[in-house]
Amino acid sequence: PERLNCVAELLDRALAAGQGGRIAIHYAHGGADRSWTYAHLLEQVDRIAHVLRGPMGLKTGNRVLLRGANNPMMATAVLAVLKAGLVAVPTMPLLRARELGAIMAKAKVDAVLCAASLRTELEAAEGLPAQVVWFNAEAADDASLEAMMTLQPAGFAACDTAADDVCLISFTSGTTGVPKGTMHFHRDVLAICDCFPRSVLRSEPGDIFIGTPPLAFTFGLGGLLLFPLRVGAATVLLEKLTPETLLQAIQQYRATVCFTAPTFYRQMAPLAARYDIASLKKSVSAGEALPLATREAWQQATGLRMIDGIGATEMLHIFISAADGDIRPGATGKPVPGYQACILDRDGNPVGPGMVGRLAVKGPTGCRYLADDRQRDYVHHGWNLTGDAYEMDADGYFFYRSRTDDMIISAGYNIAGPEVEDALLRHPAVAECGVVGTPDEERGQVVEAHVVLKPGYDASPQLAAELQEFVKGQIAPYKYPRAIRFLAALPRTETGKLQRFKLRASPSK
Ligand code: 3UK
Repeated sequence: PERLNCVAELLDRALAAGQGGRIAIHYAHGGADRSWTYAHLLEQVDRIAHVLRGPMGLKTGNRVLLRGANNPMMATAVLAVLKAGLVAVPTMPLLRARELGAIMAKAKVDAVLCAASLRTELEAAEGLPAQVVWFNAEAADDASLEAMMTLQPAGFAACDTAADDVCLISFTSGTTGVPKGTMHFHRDVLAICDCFPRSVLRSEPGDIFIGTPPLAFTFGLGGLLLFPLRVGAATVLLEKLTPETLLQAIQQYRATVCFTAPTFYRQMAPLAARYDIASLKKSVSAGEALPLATREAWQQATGLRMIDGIGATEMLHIFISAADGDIRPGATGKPVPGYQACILDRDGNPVGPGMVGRLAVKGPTGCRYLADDRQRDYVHHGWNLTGDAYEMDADGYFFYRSRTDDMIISAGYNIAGPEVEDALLRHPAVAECGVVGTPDEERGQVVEAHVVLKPGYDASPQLAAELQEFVKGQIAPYKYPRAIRFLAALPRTETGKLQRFKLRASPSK
């Protein structure tokens, strides 16, 4: 349809279908389990929508910055902004004042809804709009969002928006440091709900979704809010999860679908036996390449075949993946039904099977950068270049190699860091690792591994030499890391991505 409000489709429709009494959100408050039904969620969404259009005086198309961890009020605020015909600009909870100032200026925000716990950093940012309303405050406050909500009526008719009106501006997590804004339409929100969760996950009303990605990251927004709402399922929204508490929560809430990053699965695997997580049916890994060693560790610990999926903020959600009956180890999978993908050479011509090239994708969602010249370089005739080096096999499975900019070229050989990382992860001493190329006069670049050891192992030249020999026994010897550095932790973004540029920039030994 030409006119479409995505929240009307997601929520009002669920109520009209008689789902008002079902649980929409599970959460924890003061150590106790709480939940909201669909009817309660809709009522809260409507009250916030009234606050936005009434006392806050916002008009269709105005942009609202949203800040909050994964909890019911944050979820409700996002849905209310969309339902009120405004544009949501969710931001990652850990962002600092300078980054927030840059985002507010770039996205030209008209108002802010912010969790009280994130107040200090927001107030230190430049260019704060006049309208800032706080929620989730510890103490009662007449100016809080909750206080304003109680003065508003319950029903709100969704604002009449076009299917291709922008409803969401999402910023990339910036593995290279500079966040870029991407714009998404009302129809895009529904499109992602009808692609990956339907064809790959085959989600059902009885599902209980759980996981770590923030709602401010489109991986989390889709997986922990939009997908469950689309099928009338429940979501578990929890803050500050660790591998241990996530396992505990899967057990406690009988979760059936888990969304998190590869490193979390790797850390959960050795602990899984301590919990009863038999309810879990699907474990989705995204955000970073899934090392085969991690897939195997998780499968051995739980019996579950992991579902790897590559998504991007530009594309809103996952566009290449494989259902658990169709997994080819080492491959991300095939284009999710609705999407097309191909591999291009430097000049933009398709390359054949077995050749590494630049991944291009096209589908119902796609790239519109905000005030950014990436549009010209990364979008061609509706195809999006993701910045990833990929390879396709003769059967059409797509294999991730590295970020295009991260391919290591050493003495004429192309070496993909993640392949060396996968080899290192198989060694019993290695907890985590990141492999990058560093400048070298003779070879152009050399392979350098940054290694975090498991408890009980100590860094030593002997161990470094042992790791080098170990890698040579796993993959072609020319790929072995000529330099090994031991670190206490790897630099990661809030979305769990390794910041390779920081490893490359770190002072040399
Ligand atoms: C990398 C992967 C290999 C890849 C995202 C699911 O990660 C998401 O979005 P971002 O914009 O980053 C996109 C880039 O991350 N990547 C993501 N998943 C994989 N690389 N295997 C994977 N499975 O470089 C991609 O270009 O932060 C993930 C859903 C929504 C998302 N926004």
